[in-house]
Amino acid sequence: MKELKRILIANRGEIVLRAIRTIKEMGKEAVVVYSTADKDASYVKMADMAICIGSPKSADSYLNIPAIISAAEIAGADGIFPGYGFLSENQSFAEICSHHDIKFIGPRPETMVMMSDKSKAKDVMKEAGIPVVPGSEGALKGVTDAKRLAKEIGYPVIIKASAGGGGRGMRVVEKESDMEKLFLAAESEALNAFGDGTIYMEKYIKNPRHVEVQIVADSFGNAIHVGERDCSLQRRHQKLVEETPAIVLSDEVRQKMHEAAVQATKFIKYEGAGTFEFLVDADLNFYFMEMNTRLQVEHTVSEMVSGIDLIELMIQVAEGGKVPKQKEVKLQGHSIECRITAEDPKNFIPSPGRVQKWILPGGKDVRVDTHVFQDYVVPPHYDSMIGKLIVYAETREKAIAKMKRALAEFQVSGIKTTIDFHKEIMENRDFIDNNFDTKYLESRR
Ligand code: MV4
Repeated sequence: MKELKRILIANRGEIVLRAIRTIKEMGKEAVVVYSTADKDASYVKMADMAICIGSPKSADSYLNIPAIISAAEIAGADGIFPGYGFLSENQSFAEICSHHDIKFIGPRPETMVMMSDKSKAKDVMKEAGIPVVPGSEGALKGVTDAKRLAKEIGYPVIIKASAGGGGRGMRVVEKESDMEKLFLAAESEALNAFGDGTIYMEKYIKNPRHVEVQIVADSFGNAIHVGERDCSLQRRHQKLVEETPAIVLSDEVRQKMHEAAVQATKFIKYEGAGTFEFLVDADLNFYFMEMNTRLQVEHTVSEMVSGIDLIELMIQVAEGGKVPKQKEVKLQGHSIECRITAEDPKNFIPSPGRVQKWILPGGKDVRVDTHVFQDYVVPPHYDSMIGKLIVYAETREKAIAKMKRALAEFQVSGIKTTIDFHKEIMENRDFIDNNFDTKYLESRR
């Protein structure tokens, strides 16, 4: 296929800077697009070309497909890197890119469609021989169907929106007398949020761990995994801390999970980078939950233990290149990421505004991915993540020690951040002992 020379980054924030770095290192040109709220972002000056695509509201700018395609045409971009969020999993955007002869750096639109329907995705994975959480075959037909199936599976069950993900339109149902109310609530929430009220059911796994496997595949049918990540530490379905390896797994289960992810990748003839999300129960049984067809925020920890630049590999694969052999992927050491958000560390209420002091940690194996600088104004219109602090060390214990040291160096004033929250976590006995699950923070706050 063909080499990409000029890549437009259809996103905002830290991932733009992250992508520019790789694009420049590859000897290519980087084009950024920005809303008027982001006109002072550092990467606007750093990029080879920058085009304003609209007003602060995402619908007018970062989700505005005609504006982004026009920008790509004007800039003469031959590829688009979508990042995460916004249009990264929008199948029609990917299709429109190809109609304009612009390479969408991501999977084929058909794969995105297939995986965006969570209940369909489960059916496909079952077919691929991957363990899935026991539950409904496809969608539920209504309350009566839900009650019948729940009796069969056994309470508690969880009902989820097929179009969902990330927890919206999701309800745990403890007993039959709660089903009608909760089913209707999930249905209307899903209809509201996604314009699709389709609901499916699963057996409810108590105190699960969330472990996901990073995969990358090329257009020749080759697929590799780049290890797994434990993302169990979440609050209201927002990940806070991610790490690799997931020390909850035994080597045997870990290998099985990696193999399952690669097998599934090949089964659906996936192209590009993606993630298989698994739930892991107390007995270390793992079940496929969802596939993310984009690069994820926490890809950085996988880069730290593998030495692979995942955006570089995504671009190479999009150009028609091949993924390395699995045995060439060496996973070594331990990496932890803390997501830094402009939020009050006590209640997670957003805290946009001008950053006064901004002193970053440094030193060996400390990485900060951020677009923020002193005097930068965090706009109120978008996600509150302002950066990621990532460390690497030989062992988990050393990585925690390094993270504590790095967090202590990280000094911010003018806005509230979650740095203090992360300091607490790194001192927390249950975190240190790896004795927590996905419900942990919900039960604590
Ligand atoms: C579950 C579950 C227990 N059993 N499914 C939350 C996000 C969404 N993607 C799926 N989620 C869950 N699905 C079954 N069958 C528990 C959760 C869950 C969760 C999962 C991963 C990480 C954090 C979580 C927090 C609450 C609930």
